Amino acid sequence: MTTTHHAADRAVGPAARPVLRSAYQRSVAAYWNNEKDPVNIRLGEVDGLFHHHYGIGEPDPAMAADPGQFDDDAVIVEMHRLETAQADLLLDYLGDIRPEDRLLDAGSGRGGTSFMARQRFGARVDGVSISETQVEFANDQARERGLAGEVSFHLRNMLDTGFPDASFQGIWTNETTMYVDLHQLFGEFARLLSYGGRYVCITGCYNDVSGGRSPSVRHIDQHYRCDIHPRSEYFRALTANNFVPINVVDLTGPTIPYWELRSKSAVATGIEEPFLTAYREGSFHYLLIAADYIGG
Ligand code: GPP
Ligand code: MG
Repeated sequence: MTTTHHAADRAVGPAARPVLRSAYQRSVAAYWNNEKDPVNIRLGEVDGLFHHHYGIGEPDPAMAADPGQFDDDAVIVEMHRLETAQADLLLDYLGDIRPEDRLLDAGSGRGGTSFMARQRFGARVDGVSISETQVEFANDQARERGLAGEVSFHLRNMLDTGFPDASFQGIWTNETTMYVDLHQLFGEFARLLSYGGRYVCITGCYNDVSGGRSPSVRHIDQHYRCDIHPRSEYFRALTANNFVPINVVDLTGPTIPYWELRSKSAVATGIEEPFLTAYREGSFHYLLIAADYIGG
């Protein structure tokens, strides 16, 4: 691998601390700066919404039964539809967001969920990412859509965003919490949300009930350089930071058809079997958590 020096290595965030604070964070940034996988780019090219999360819901039944009889492009369109459905579901749980509210996408990737939120609520959206290439990509998208200033992406660390206290009505993380310490993260979100503000998380977490990290969960960690948390850790860290859950939705069943279709698609990456094994054996869940902030 060639070593590229990205701005994030030098960039200074709020309070004059660097955006990247550890060798681990530098390796995560390097992974996402170099990522150009067709499973994400070709799906994004379907309609210009580039996602970095998985899908939910039922694929077309004929395609699910035998994807081989469909064009690669048709399968890609269907996978993209399921990924967009996932982001739509996340936004359903944000509650009543008014155009004058501000929203934060923590770990905003190439911006897909942020643009959907803007379209749905008309609110200003800020996204943060430690990947310089993702921030640039997403800001280019905002300019192309004529939304620069309304939807803005920042090269910042979601553990220390630098935004003012109580400045957001809604925050979400769409498959990003496995890269950070949850107590630090929810501490920052508690600072950023106004009283009664809503946080929505979609995540993969491992099952405390069945013991520790299964081999498939370890495989997923290695693939994405992440550190998947146990289910319990989410609720401990939320409670400790004055967040009160209002919805917990197990999306494990609804995401399995996406992974089955993806495993037979032209853009499979090899991580499909570990996901399917982990979900089917019950060692791993795909979870949505919505919680309200009741701190001062
Ligand atoms: C992002 O999706 C995936 C992660 C941040 C990995 C961890 C997620 C879990 C639920 C454990 P992506 O769309 O970039 O992944 P892929 O390239 O595999 O489609
Ligand atoms: Mg993807």
